[in-house]
Amino acid sequence: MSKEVILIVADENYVAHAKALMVGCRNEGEWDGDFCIIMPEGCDGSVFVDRGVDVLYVPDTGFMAKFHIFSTYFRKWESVFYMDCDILIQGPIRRAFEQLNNSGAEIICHQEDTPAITSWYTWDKNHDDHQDIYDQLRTEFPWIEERIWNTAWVLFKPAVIEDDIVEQLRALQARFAICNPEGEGGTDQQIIDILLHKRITQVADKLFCYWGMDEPQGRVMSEFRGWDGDETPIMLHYCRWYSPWTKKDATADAYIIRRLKRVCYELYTENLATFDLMFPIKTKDESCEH
Ligand SMILES: [Mn+2]
Repeated sequence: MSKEVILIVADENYVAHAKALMVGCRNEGEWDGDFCIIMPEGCDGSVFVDRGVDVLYVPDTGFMAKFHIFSTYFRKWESVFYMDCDILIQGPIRRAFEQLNNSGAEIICHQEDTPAITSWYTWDKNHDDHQDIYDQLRTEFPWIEERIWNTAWVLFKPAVIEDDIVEQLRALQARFAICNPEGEGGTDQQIIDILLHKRITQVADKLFCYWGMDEPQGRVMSEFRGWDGDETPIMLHYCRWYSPWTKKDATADAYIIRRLKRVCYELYTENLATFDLMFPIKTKDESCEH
């Protein structure tokens, strides 16, 4: 067992994406430490368990399953790196854990360019009718006017996360569900942001970011983002619209991961096809190791 773990959330529709990402972490990310998968109860995680990978089954589905990344279960590791499935790895993952350890931060994420309230309004088509609820949100969580934390990556120390954070996140979603509707653009991100906003630190050195920011025209000095313009991100978020498993036309955005000079979809399919070789099924004795 390593001190650090890479954590992925997947329901059955995302099993293949999680497998491809695990191979990416090993191959492009040079990661030889632990993985753990969160799955909604009722999903079959045997493909991971058979390979000695922990699966934590949780009583929530959809984006609420992601609230469980803050479960006390993860205290068996010193550091946790949650990552979305719709990303590609292009550099050594240890750099992220080094940053967490050297900075002393509790939680590290990448901050978006727009205020949180903009995200809420974008997904809540009826936000004009919900102004009384937004007044409550603004009063209780005034940082909703600040730039939202992107939760495609959450790098953190589980020891500093209180026992009841998952319950607090579930309760907040229950309270504000009308403005953060599941299946209609609601996301874990809005809820995690209002609860933990002030405890999160910006990732340095553009270590992880939206893919467009690592395109040649996006590698620019930006005081606003705190970037020099010569950073080398170790992983890129494609978002579901540009996901690596989407086969794109050669003229489309996010067709190539430029630093690797690889077609995103080809890298994804190659990684997926390598999973069985890279993560062989363990015998009973081996899987009892930890
Ligand atoms: Mn994503």
